[in-house]
Parts: sequence; structure tokens; C-alpha cells
Amino acid sequence: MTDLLKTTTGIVTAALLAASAATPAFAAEKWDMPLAYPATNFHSENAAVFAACVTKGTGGEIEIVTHPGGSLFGGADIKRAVQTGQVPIGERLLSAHANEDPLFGIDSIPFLATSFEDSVNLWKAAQGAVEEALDGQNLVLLYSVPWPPQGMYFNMEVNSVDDMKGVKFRAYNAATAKLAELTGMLPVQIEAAEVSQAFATGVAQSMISSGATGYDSKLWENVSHFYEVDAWLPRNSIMVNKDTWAGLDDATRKVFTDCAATAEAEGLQKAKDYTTFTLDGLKSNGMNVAKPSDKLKSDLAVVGETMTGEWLKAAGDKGKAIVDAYKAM
Ligand code: PCA
Repeated sequence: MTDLLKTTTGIVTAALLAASAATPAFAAEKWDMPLAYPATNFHSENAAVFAACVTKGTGGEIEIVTHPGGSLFGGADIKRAVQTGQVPIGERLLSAHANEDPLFGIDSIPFLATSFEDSVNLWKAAQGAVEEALDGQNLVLLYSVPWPPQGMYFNMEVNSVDDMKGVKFRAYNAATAKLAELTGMLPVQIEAAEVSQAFATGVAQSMISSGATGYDSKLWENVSHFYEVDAWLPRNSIMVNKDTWAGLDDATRKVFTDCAATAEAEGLQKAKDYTTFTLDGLKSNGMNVAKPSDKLKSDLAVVGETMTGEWLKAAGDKGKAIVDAYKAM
């Protein structure tokens, strides 16, 4: 290389470095994403894939970092953290906020939608109204994925609602607390991250949840029975702060919505796969996994009717329109 060329190369390199320091090709941002459930749970794995999709799609301009297990914010605080911009994005079980708007509890009405197929249809009927309610709270919904069907855990055989009287019951939202109340159990609100401890210490003796959360919490260490009552399939919703969203350009938003559409579809499939995997896991760890007796089923149906009536009353015309649209599908 001639001296002249060396010098020229040096000048060009220096100029490029100076330019990139002054005006970086992009302003890389790290987005912390709190998740309430353990890293090995399918929702958390799905969120990690979504995060990688956005990071890749934006060329690293926005790097989403997931924080599973309630390690950054506990489940109960995630929605507020996103609303107020403490974090730009997060995942939350929306039905736990039905006290703010009954529409958030649409996915926890007993025996309204009891299969994955029903859950998808109910969501189709409800999505617009739920998004509108979230918009009013400074939130933009990105995607939503159901949990497996909800069944009941007990540390004894249970064949009727009478058998449940006085049992200490772990609740995760208003609907589960109401169910406990109507069946004579004693509800206590506990996030999934604390479920193992609650059962180990006797604070809780029963809960309604998926095989997934029982499996994640190694519930076989403290309970013996899981009844597949298929009461409902609650959903996790992934939400972005609306002000943060407003600051994104169209191309970036498209990366988010494309990754979200993939995550919603793949999350649904993961939920189905995880249902079988975790129910098998409960069985192989010694639990009795069974369909409810006819008596238990009919007892719970009565409780379901009461709760459906109460929800329809609370949710008014908007709620009725969703349920009617769903039933017409
Ligand atoms: N697991 C979560 C919500 C619904 C579910 O299946 C929990 O028990 O907290």
C-alpha cells in the first residue's frame, strides 16, 4: 500500500468512526418485558420467541428482554407497570383486572367456552371491545394466548360441592374467588409464582387452574387429585404502553404486529401441546387425574349459572353483545 493510500484509508476510517459516533445508524433501546410465570412455562417460552422476533426484525433497534417468574414485577403489578410506562411491555392475566372492567373477565365465565376452539371463538367476539377498554387505560394489545382448560385440585377425593366446604382455596382473579365463595370454600388470592409455597405451608389446599400451573408448581407434592372440570380457558395478554407505541414508526410497528400474529398462533399450539404434556406429568408423579362425577358436574353447573348471570349484569349491553355474537358462531 502506498503512503498516500494508507493516509487516505486512515482518514476515511476516522471519518466513518466519527460519523457513526455522532449519528448512530440506530438508537438501540432495551425493552424490559415482565412475565409472571416460570421460564419453562409455554407462555414464557412463547414470549421469549416473540422478543427474539422483534429484536431481529428491528435489526436490534429494539431489544426485548423477558423477565419470567415475576422477577421484575409480580403478576399483580405488571399491568400497572406497563400503563404507567415503568416498563414498555408486559404480559398479564387480564381477568385478574375484571374489577376495573367486567369485559376483562370475559374469559373466566364458567362453562361459557370450555375448549380451545370455543376459546378462540369467544376471543374473536370479544377482542374489539377488550382492545377498546385497554386503549382507555393507555394500553395497546399485541396478542393473547389461552391457558389450558381449568380444572380443580384437591388433597382428597371430591364428588360434590358439599365435599368442598371449609377448604382453603387459592384464587387468581375475582371469578376464582367467587367460585370459592359459592362452593363454601375460603378464598385467598395468590400469584402463580407463590403457589408451591402456599400449598407447602397449608395456606392453600385447593385451587382451580390448568394442569400447566399445577405441573409448573409441582403440586403433586401436596395434593392428590385433579378434576378436569374444564370450567374456562383464561388468557394472558401481551400489552404495550400506548405512549411508547405512539412513538414508533410504521415499519417498527409492523415488525411488532407481524411477530405478535405469529406468537398468537404458535402460543395457541403450544397451549394445546402443554395440556397433554402437563396432565401426563401430573399422572406420572402419582396424581389422580379424572373427569368429575356427574354430581360434581351438575353442582358446578349451578354455580356457573349464578356467575354467568352476575357477569352479564355487570358487563351490561356490551357484554351481552359479545356473548350473543359468540353463541351465534
Ligand atoms: N394458570 C394461571 C392462570 C390460569 C392458569 O392456568 C394461574 O394459576 O395463576
